[in-house]
Amino acid sequence: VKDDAEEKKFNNNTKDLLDIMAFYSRVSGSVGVITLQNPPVNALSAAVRQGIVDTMHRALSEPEVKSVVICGQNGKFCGGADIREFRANMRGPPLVPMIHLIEAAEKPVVAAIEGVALGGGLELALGCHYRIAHSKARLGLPEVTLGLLPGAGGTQRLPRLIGVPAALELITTGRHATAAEALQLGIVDEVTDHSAVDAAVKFAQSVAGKSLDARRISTYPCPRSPDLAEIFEKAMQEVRRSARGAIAPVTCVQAVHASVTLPYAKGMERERELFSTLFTSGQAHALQYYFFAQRAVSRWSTPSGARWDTSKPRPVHKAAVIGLGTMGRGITVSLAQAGLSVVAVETQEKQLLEAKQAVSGMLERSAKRRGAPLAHDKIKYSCSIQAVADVDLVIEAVFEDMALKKTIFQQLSGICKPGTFLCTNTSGLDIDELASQTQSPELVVGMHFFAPAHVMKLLEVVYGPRSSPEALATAMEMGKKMGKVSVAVGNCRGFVGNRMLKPYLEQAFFLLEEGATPEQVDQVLEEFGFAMGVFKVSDLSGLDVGWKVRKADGLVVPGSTGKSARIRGGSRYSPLGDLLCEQGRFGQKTGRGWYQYDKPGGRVAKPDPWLHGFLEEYRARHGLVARRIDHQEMLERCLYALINEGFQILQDGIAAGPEDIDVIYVLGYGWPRHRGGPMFYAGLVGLDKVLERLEHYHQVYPNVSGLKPCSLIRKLAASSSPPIHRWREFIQKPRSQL
Ligand code: 3H9
Repeated sequence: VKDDAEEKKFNNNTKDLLDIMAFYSRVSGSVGVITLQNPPVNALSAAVRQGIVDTMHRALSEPEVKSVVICGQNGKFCGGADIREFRANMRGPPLVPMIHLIEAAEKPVVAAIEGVALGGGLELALGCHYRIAHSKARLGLPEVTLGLLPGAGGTQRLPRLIGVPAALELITTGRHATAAEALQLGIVDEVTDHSAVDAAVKFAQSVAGKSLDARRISTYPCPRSPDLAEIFEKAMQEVRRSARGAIAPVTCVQAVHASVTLPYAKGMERERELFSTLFTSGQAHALQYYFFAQRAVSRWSTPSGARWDTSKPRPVHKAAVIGLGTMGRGITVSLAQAGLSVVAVETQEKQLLEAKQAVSGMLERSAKRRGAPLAHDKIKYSCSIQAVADVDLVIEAVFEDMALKKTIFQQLSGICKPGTFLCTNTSGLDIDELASQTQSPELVVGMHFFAPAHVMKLLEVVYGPRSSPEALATAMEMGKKMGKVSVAVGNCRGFVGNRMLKPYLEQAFFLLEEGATPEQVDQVLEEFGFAMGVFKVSDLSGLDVGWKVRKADGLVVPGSTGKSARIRGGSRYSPLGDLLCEQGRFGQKTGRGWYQYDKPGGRVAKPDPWLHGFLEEYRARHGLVARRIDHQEMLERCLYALINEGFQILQDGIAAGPEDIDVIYVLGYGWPRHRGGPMFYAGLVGLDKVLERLEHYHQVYPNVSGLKPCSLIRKLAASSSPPIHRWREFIQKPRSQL
């Protein structure tokens, strides 16, 4: 490796002058090596682009240099365009001409792909004449997940290289391909288990001086087949079906279409036009906000001042799961797949055996589908709770029953070795009440998993007033190890997700009382982008779940009539859900709920004439006159009630920032990702507009507390609605009890 004084001078000079972030060196005398240097993922910032342009010119001008290798520092080729620059003024040389410069070079340029080649990173590699990848590298064009399309030639070069169907699939899903798949598709020329840079240098020497005529992808004709029209039609149908209103997937198909119908230069123009439309769209803004929000939640903080960077997690090698129902099984699978030794406990022999078989099946299926480790040998099954004596962390996952959970926590406190963290999987019970059953309440935290627990990405980690920062940090770290996005939330009824669901559900019930049908409400929510409307979700998760909670809260008063039937504690209440449960209509599991199904356990929801009749009768009994409710009102009342609760949660210090709420709603509650999350959406609509609508609805329905605008939204709107990243400044820090 040659790194002579002149090169050092060049690198130092340019670095001083322009803060250039591409390092140039000459290897084996004749190979110019350009190393992108922009940690952590070598994103193509203005300085990196400038660096590439300068070093390319240098490599091309040096007569000793016969070929060029482009690689990335620290084993990462390139994570694409620098997303942080998108909302700022774009400076520096644009990507497209930079890639053209590389492709047009008369010396062979080889991309050495280690780690990742994503988005603009892969587009840069496609501009090179050859690509060598490390076997662990991942390649893809994930722009669609940021509300964009590959805008540096990706939509024009990839189909020319690998054909339309494969390119369409990669571009519209944004998925990452493995190096082996990339080799099979023809994206890369060679895969190595050793250093891709060394392999690329060797390769570059071997192709020095050879003709590059057949190596410039932009000059390839796009492979054609007689069924191309059909392929595009099908792709369009598929993206329209699955996009739930997202515009980027549809636009990606249009851009790839241009690669077939237009010559390369015209295709690039079309790509640029389509890219520009997406670039300024609200959806792209929302998706890019969400990208950073998902990463920001790991930098948690609590009102007491505990923080991610000052609280150290304790290592956990062995964990236990108590209760092997649906949730316990999923948690066991997740822990074992994360490489932990797991003790799985179920008190009855028969249930234990059933659970063991189910867990084995789940492990096998996820190994087959997602390449997850089989991990059978990581799990020990036991009928005795004593088996958890030596574990580092326990996750209790029995029924949502406080008395039962309390008994278990008392037992655990006596059995476990000192220092064992005791976690409860609950969707809303008081963590502190459980902690008070133990000798070390500081070791107790909540872990609210979402079903199916081995698949769903979200984990609410709930700290009680006495949970130690170490316990919280350990639970957050555990979630990460299990492949979850963990969000730290405070202890209150329903935590963040379920607490916000309450006023949303309440509005949906009230809309039925006032004249809507479940189908109409669901349609409005699904058109907005939710995976499923509120009533379909309710049928899926079981109406009896909420009924049980309402009964425990003393809200269910069977047979009550007159005005009191629809009032609880001075507030409007709808007993509709209770009445359905009294009829044994628990949703999908009983074949009847807000919809009808062909059989118990059936999945296809059909409108139910019985339910429509029941609603009419109910309205008549309570003197309610059905009216036609427009879409806007349905949407506003459901969403704004939910958003209002979100502001209340911020005000109460239960979530540290709007990003936490948004990540919870997108990952756990089907909120459409291209709308950023409920809090981002409120900002996009305009806080003053949301406030004005809440005020209006609260005036119409004064006895619905969920519609009374909370003081934080008032404060923000009165302060000219600052951008979402500044909201934290307006949240009064609640006094901590930690
Ligand atoms: C594009 O290329 C457009 C072009 O087609 C056309 C333009 C004209 N920029 O995820 P991690 C940050 S669009 C800026 O935790 P991992 C990230 O925020 C781009 N920053 O690590 C985080 O920061 P922090 C297409 C970026 O190892 C840190 O790096 N490319 C970028 O789990 C570590 O990230 C993509 O969509 C970026 N491009 O995963 C790829 N990428 O520590 C997006 C990351 O402050 N990136 N950061 O929170 C990824 O998918 C993952 O980050 C990656 C690494 C797989 C690379």
